Amino acid sequence: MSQFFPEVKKIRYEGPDSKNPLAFKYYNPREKVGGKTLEEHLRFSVVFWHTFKGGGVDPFGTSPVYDRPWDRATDPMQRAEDTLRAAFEFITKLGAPFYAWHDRDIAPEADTLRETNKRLDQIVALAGKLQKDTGVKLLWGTSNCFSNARFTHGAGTNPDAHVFAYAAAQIKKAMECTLELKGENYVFWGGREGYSSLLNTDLKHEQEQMARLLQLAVEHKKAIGFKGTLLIEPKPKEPTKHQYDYDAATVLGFLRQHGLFDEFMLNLEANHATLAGHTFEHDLTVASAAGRLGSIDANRGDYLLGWDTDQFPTDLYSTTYAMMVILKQGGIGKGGVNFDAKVRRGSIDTADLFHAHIGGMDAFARGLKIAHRIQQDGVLDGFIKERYSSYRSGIGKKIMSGKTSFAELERYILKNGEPARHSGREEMLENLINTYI
Ligand code: XUL
Ligand code: CO
Repeated sequence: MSQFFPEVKKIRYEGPDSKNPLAFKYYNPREKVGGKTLEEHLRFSVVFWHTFKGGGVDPFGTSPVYDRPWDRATDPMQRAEDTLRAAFEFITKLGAPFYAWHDRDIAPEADTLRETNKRLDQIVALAGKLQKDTGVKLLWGTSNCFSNARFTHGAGTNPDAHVFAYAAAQIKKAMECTLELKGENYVFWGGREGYSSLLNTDLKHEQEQMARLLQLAVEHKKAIGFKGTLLIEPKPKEPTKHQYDYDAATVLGFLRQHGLFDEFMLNLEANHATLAGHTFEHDLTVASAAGRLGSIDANRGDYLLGWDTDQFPTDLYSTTYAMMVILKQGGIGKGGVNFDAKVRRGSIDTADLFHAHIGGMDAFARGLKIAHRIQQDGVLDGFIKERYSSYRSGIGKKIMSGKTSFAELERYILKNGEPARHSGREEMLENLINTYI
């Protein structure tokens, strides 16, 4: 099967002392942490679009700079098959249990929807066979309703109902392909579901359109018997100036407003959170507090660049904080750690794809182990518990149980006077985290 990456053998765990760059130093899939193996905790997933379809393009260089051996055939369907085979070879050698795709990543679009769907069927059949042969599973499928020119003014939020219908037809098929491949989730990322100018936009109407699209997806999910989770992936901007799925809090409010709260979970991406002006752990915490954190897209941005750079995650603070939120809610469930990340434009070798994923997997394995130790020792949890202890008795208990009034609280202050002041101990806690890292 070694066709596209003949120079790379199966990536193995060799431990922290290994000097082999093509080996895991921290990700030992079978090692147990808190009763579960690392593989079960982290549920790593490789994305089809950046890893196998990415060309190293950026806003100032839109032609591909990589020369991939699976992308050379002249026939587009041959290229699609080669790419799929390369993907399964890569994922198997890496030892990631999952992958994820957009419909248009795996099969190229044809002139009509009917013809495009036929191509998808052909590729899905091959993907099913390769999944069976290798044991690699589909974490999620999704529909690319943002690249084609027809979606220039949005998909579900397009001012033209004809385009809405096209998006719906495309999503219908992508959901069916996801079901066929036993995908565990289905993702909605609102690529162009936003606006560029309010001068030509009926914002309220567009948001209602979006809710209709999601409602139709819920109905279709039930109609075809798809048991996976529907996930929404927030992003504040890019490609549109303002996207309606801005961040976790915005999406949660949107779902509540439109009666969709119980039907969707959130797939949160690190660099989308930072583009929204949040830390990754902020958005994770917001979703988790609402019981809606379903999966993560693992990557990072660059402090010095303003766009969605989708770099591989290597920052141990970020992976630790992320895993602290995930462990606290008892795991990522049917979701996973999906590397929605791409190698840099200058990283032109296929070996770079391995280095990038190995680094990301090791960074998350370390984050998991560190977060687990922090949780086991209970120091942080203990500190936070103590910080809110005044709400567990006396006037605090009355506040939280709805058994007081402004009048009573006024009497309380008139009688008890100024509150004592307490330090938040931020520096001490930061130092504490460093002792674990
Ligand atoms: C874009 C992005 C997408 C989604 C799936 O920023 O993250 O790749 O993950 O459409
Ligand atoms: Co993403």
